[in-house]
Amino acid sequence: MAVPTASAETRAVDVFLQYLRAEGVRHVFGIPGGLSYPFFEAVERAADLELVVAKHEQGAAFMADGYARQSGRLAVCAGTGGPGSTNLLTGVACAYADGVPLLVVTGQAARDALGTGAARETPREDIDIVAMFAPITKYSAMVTSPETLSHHLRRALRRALTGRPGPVHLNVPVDLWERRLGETWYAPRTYRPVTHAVDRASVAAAGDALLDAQRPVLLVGAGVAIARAHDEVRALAALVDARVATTPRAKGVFPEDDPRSLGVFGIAGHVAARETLLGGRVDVLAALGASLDETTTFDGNSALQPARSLIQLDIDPDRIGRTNPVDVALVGDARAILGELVTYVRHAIERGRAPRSQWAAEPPPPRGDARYEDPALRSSDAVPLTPQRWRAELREVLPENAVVYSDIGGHMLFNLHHLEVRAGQSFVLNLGFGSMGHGTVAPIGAALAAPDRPVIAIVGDACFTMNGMELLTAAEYDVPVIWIVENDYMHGVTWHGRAAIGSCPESFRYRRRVDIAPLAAAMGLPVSLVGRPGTIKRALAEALARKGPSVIEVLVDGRSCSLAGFIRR
Ligand SMILES: Cc1ncc(C[n+]2csc(CCOP(=O)(O)OP(=O)(O)O)c2C)c(N)n1
Repeated sequence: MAVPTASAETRAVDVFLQYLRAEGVRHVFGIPGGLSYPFFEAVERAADLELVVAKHEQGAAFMADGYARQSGRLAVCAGTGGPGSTNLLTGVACAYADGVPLLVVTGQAARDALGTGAARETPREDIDIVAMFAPITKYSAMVTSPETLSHHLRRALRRALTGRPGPVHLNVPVDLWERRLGETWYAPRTYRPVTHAVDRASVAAAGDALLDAQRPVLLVGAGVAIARAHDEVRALAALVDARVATTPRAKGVFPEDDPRSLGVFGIAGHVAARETLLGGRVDVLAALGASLDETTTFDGNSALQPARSLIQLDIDPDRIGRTNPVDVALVGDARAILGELVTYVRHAIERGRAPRSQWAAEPPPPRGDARYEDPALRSSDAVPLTPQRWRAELREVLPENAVVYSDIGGHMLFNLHHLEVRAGQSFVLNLGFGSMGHGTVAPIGAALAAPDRPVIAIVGDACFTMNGMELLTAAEYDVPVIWIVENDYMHGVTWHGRAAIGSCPESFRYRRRVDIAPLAAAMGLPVSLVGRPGTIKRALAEALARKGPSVIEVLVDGRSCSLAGFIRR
């Protein structure tokens, strides 16, 4: 890439954008305002960058998050000073919890006005915006001079994209962007090392344990998805004949139609995974990119401890051994380490060492309806629909390369349990921070990052009403997300949670029904209503054929099926 020569005409913002381009950035998500105007104007003028103006800054952060998750690259969101910055916080926290690389740019009052009571200023002495972002980013700083802008930016990019990825935040006083700079631009390889250290002794210990295991199980976590190590996991499972479960957040990272798949282990998981992992017969368990947190382990369940060896791989040493003591720790990038592990095991087998897995002598994990709780509800003809029924039907029409997003709520539990994510498809949810609205809005970013893949969001009615105004953004920019809004006219998960402990407060039900289809139609999206068995297939086929944003509202009887069994097992 050509290095732009510094000239007396180069502005700070031009250098800034050049760094972003070199990191592969093509979209900036945000809402312009007076304290960040020069930044947004420069983005808008740049022919090779698209400014996506959201309806709420939280939406901009969610979209950037979806873009980064899908592309595996840095994504950028930005807001003006004051509330334009604080509105970003929840979205940035989601990215931080799930290890998603974002650059967050916020506006600030001009340096000579800072601290004087300038409109929407947020200096250190007052509403300290840098401090607010600090605990939810890997770097949060105010840039105090044009000369140090590139220094802060390189440092921020290095942190966002090195080790466990995550968001970084730069707060920039408005007068600084247009200042002239006489400085050189540096290519990413000069400030952002891409090195993958692999500890060979630990790889050998893990390989030996897996080769000698009689009942090896791999528990695949979201770290495998971040590292794009799907193929390495499949190769390892085949070589040592391991059975494979995923954490809820990694659903589908190992294909659920693979004969070795046990499905999801953890909240709303599958019987086969639960009985295998907690059944006391697993001798070697390899937790790969899985931090073994509450949604996976049910409070650090000691029954998860395998008889002989717990192997844990994570890029962040702080996540190793948090809940369960490990025998072999593999610290580093999942793809690099699993690549080495596969090579080690393959060479050992080529040299005559036979894997000792006994799984082949046992019945395979259940398939079809036998995999699920309440299988009868998957074929129920009830009207309103059961949440199980329409999901069972969806399986037949879900495109083979679909990206499925879930939001947070009871529908998430049904998505985790009753959808099957097959090879080529992917499933995404922000279970780390668990914010409602993420699964409604992040798919807009995902669809921009992957125009060749159908992106489908399965969300609840309350998630939709919380952040659904961003459908206007999708309509404006013609982003082809299909929203399936499951309407039970209440905060279903909360209602069921309370019902499980014996009280059903009516406050979780709406005083007034909210119909989603007319809302979406008013936003300019084509809509369809699904209320009967057998109708989701056609609705989805029509939505896919439109190749633009659209909404399918599915009416379900939320109270008829208890979610309590999903929440704790
Ligand atoms: C921002 C935020 N507020 C509150 C919650 C707590 N919460 C989790 S799910 C939920 C209700 C979701 O309702 P809905 O979208 O209708 O889905 P359902 O449970 O009915 O399927 C609430 C209030 C949350 N996770 N995030």
